[in-house]
Amino acid sequence: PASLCGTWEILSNINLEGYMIALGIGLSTRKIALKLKQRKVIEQVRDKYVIKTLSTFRNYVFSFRMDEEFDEFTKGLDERHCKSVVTWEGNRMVCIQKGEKKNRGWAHWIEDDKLHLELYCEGQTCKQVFKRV
Ligand code: RET
Repeated sequence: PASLCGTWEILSNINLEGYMIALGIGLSTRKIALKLKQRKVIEQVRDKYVIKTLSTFRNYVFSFRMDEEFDEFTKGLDERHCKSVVTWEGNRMVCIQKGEKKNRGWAHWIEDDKLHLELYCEGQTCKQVFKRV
């Protein structure tokens, strides 16, 4: 599959609000988050990935190895601990985030040279599309 690595700039962001409410993120943070121009930086060294979600307000950075469960702390987001695991499902990089929130995870894939990201939690799905910078 096409590499997800590189620097990406957000083009569209559908239902971030519903996703943030599902995570229990407070109103003031939600208001700021909705206005942000997010960037995504995805780096890979051998089997180790780093994914950075960058904005002028706050960054969220995490790293993992494919197929290996890791402890994720969603610092600056909903501040929860998850047991997370990332795998390839065909051309999709998918993550399951086990923790207090049910049915939580995300999937990344490339389509038409764009990076697609679906974030979901407890029945709410946020859909984001990024273009290469
Ligand atoms: C920002 C700003 C502070 C408030 C919120 C944010 C949302 C971050 C999200 C990050 C998801 C990252 C994932 C990457 C996977 O590749 C922009 C940090 C709520 C939703 C899952």
